[in-house]
Amino acid sequence: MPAGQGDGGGLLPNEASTGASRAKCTPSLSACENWTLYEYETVTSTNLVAARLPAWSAVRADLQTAGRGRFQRSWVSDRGGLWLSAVLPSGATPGWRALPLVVGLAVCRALQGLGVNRLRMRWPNDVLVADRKLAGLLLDQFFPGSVVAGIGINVRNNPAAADPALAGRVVTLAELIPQPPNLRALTRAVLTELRRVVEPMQDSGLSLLLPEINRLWGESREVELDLDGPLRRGRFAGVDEQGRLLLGTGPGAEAFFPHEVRHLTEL
Ligand code: BT5
Repeated sequence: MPAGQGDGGGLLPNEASTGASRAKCTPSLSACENWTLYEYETVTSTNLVAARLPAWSAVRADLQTAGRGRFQRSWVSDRGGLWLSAVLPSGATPGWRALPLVVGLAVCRALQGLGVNRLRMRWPNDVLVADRKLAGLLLDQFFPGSVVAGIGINVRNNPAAADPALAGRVVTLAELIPQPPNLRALTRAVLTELRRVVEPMQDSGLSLLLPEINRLWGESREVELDLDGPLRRGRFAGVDEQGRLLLGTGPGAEAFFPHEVRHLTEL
């Protein structure tokens, strides 16, 4: 992930200032599980607001007016969902390229801790229940030394009301568990798990976490990769220690970093 780019986000550093300057109100600031948490009512994108903050800062907003997905796709960020960005240290650690996967693992652990069953990840970092998307992640590197991990979780919101194309393709926590936590408690759970996975990774890379990550993909599937133009089909075979997708193609396997794959379609 070169500076100024993300796992498909690809923002330039000077865009980072616009999110903060467009944040509509003064944030409330608090300590949350060894993180400094900035909470806003409305921002463009929490990732942009978080861009200039130091590691172990986090930004949450009730609404995003320009929520972003990977490759400039948009992310519906209506009231009632968790829109959170966490600033992580990066660069000097053995497994930092695998950060997107590790963030996905932390989100899955937090959701499993709330009693969400049948959770699975779709590479690189969608969190699904059955085939419906519960959460999405977007990692941006605006400056060397840190990565902004954007986390969107549908909680009590209704994304399909904002974008009818999402009907039948999304799910919220409120549909999955009887009493979803409030956004403050969910923020705390996610940030706690995030710190718990990122800190050991700084010393030992991905190896200790890899088996758990590879279990979260669920059953092996035929997939088609859009490599920003060219298409490649094969059997998804998990990820390696560098966080690369392994695609079984006949006798061998090919490996791809998250930023090389524009889209993965399960066949
Ligand atoms: C993602 O991109 O899944 C990354 C989403 C990251 C959102 C967080 S919220 C906090 C932080 N601030 C931001 O601005 N972003 C991050 P991608 O894999 O490209 O998926 C985008 C696609 O998901 C869209 O094209 C829609 O099809 C679908 N989608 C949009 N909004 C959704 C929602 N609320 N729930 C489920 N799917 C959605």
